[in-house]
Amino acid sequence: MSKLIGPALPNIPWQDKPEGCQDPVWRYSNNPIIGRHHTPISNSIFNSAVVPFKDGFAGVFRCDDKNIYMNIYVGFSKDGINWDISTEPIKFEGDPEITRREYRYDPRVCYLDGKYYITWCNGYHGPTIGIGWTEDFETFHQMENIFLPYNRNGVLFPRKINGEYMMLSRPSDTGHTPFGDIFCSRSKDLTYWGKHRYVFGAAGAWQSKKVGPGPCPIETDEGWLLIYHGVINTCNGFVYRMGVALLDKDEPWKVKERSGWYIMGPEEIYELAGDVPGVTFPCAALCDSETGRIAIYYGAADTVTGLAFTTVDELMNHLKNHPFRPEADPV
Ligand code: BMA
Repeated sequence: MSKLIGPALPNIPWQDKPEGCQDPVWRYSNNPIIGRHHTPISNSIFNSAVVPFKDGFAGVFRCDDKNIYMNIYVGFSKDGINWDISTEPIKFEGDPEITRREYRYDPRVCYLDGKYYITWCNGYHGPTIGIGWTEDFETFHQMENIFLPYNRNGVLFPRKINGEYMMLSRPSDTGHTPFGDIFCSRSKDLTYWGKHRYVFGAAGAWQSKKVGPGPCPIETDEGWLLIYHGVINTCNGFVYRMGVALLDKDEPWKVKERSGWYIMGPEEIYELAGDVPGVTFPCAALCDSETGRIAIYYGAADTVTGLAFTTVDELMNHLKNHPFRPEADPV
């Protein structure tokens, strides 16, 4: 039995693993939980982040409107399943040079030092990592961009490690990047970032084109569990699946284990058909330390939002039973 470190979350959305299911992750039976026309302005709502807030949940949602302008919107829910999402994009207070929006997408939300930090892919002469914070999901403050362009998938750790904030990211290009490895960067103040270390990169088959961090890393007694996306290039384009890795507790750029088998990939019709077919893209995970339950929020086919379930033991067993061992692969 592995232990999740963190608060209990008795109201975590949950369904038990279906009888006979062999997979480490299983889908909510009523997926997708958010459809493409969930709000009057939306073309698609996907790749979004949620956190516990007050007696329910708050979220920051990637919504592409009917112009296909990519932006982020706040939402609230009592149960983590039924969401009330704003039709007005989040407006950030801050220096207009920085808050000027080219595009914003793929948010993550991290509760850290008493504030909710939002990180996202921010258009600033190319994609880079934007960061802002809120205490109440009403007023939002934007800080300086974390990195130079080009970068995507900036994901904060939920606490300082040995006195430093840590962020995973995936340096990229200006387009649909045909490469991508995960790096870890450190900061004393969330403004100046450095000590950039390589974590792990594209390898194997389903994760051979690129890999990027998904939800904020999940603390366990054995290290940080990282759910990530892995991409293969096929004759019909990129296919995005999910994997899991275990990172060292104190030096999280050190990989203790990484999955050889994916934990979930596009199989259901809403994952296979949509604006970008064949994408499952996780951006958030709720955790209940009491039971070890984990609820994963993921974008499906760049169109709708899905919910899936696992537990800390399911993920740890998956790492034990199907570790990444390329040297053992048949040639
Ligand atoms: C990535 C990002 C994601 C998207 C994925 C698949 O580069 O743009 O938002 O889900 O491609 O299209």
